[in-house]
Amino acid sequence: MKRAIVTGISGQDGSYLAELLLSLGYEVHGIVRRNSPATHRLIDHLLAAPELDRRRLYLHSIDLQNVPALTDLFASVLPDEVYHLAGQSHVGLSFGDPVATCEFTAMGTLRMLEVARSCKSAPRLLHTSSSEIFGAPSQVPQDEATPHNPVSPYGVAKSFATNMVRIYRESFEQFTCNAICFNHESPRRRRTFVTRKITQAAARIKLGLESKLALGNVDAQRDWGYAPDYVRGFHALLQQDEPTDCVFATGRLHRVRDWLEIAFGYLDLDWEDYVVFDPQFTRKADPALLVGSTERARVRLDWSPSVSFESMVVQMVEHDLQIQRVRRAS
Ligand code: G4F
Repeated sequence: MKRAIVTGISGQDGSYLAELLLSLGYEVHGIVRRNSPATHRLIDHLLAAPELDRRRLYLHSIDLQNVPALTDLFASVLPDEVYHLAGQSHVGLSFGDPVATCEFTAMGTLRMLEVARSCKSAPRLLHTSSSEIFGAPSQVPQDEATPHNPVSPYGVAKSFATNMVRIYRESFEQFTCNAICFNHESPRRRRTFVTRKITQAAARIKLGLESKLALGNVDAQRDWGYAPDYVRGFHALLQQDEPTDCVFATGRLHRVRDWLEIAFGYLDLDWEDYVVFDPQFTRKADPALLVGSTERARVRLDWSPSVSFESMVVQMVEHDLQIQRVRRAS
């Protein structure tokens, strides 16, 4: 039985990854924050799952700054694979607290690399990097060789972490990989991201629970994919014979207004009747033309996205409609 350690297991990607690894027969050890709530909504269903799965899923409350505790965990679990997904994931918030962002995202990754390197038998390690490392990119689309040019503290922190992962691979001969992820969404996305904010608001407006949606730049463009597809790619990347970095994306750009048109349109609403501009949701700098080339993922991993943009938006709207109906009824 393979053993995996997953940081950020209670988030969108972590919960899908835990499901995948358990379905493949792994023993999964999730690291959760000491101060985070006792319940972890997105993995509650796994913790309550039949006996076999429950005995293969363990949660450990460890602060990612606590190197001795991490070292002890690695020594007792002896993981085959480590998926480092945790980090401060809000680009907008990173402008408000660059120090915390770098501490958690940049230094947090470096500590994980060191802990893994100190193991007698070093595990394979995957770090979820981000398209934000490209910021104002010198080429479109971006691939694994595109120079980094971040425009946010978050992007700088991710660029540092991404380069460290490469250095541990090239100089310390560790099996370390970057999954360079473009935006990826699902019904498990947090509501602080524009996609879920839109699908939830559309559902609430349809049910008469809300009347307005305040947004920043609706012309912002991103390459938006479906989170479970990307998580499938994370696992495939660590199964390769040789470690490498890999872009996960769809290769297609959409605007925030496309989300509005599909989400509101699906509910027979005209988004322009409800959406108002609020400058607090704009960024000091926002990348343009971030769109990924997935040639390496296709060729080496036989990976491709399985869900279209339109069906992902509709799936999220339907999910939010269902949740809001239940809330309204209770
Ligand atoms: O949904 P977002 O906040 O995602 P963002 O900033 O692209 O970051 C996400 O994707 C990155 C790449 O994978 C990850 F590294 C990162 O951790 C995170 O998962 O914003 C998307 C776009 C931006 O251009 C933003 O300016 O939507 C624009 N936007 C417009 N109005 C808004 C809003 N974003 C948010 N969060 N809220 C708004 O009201």
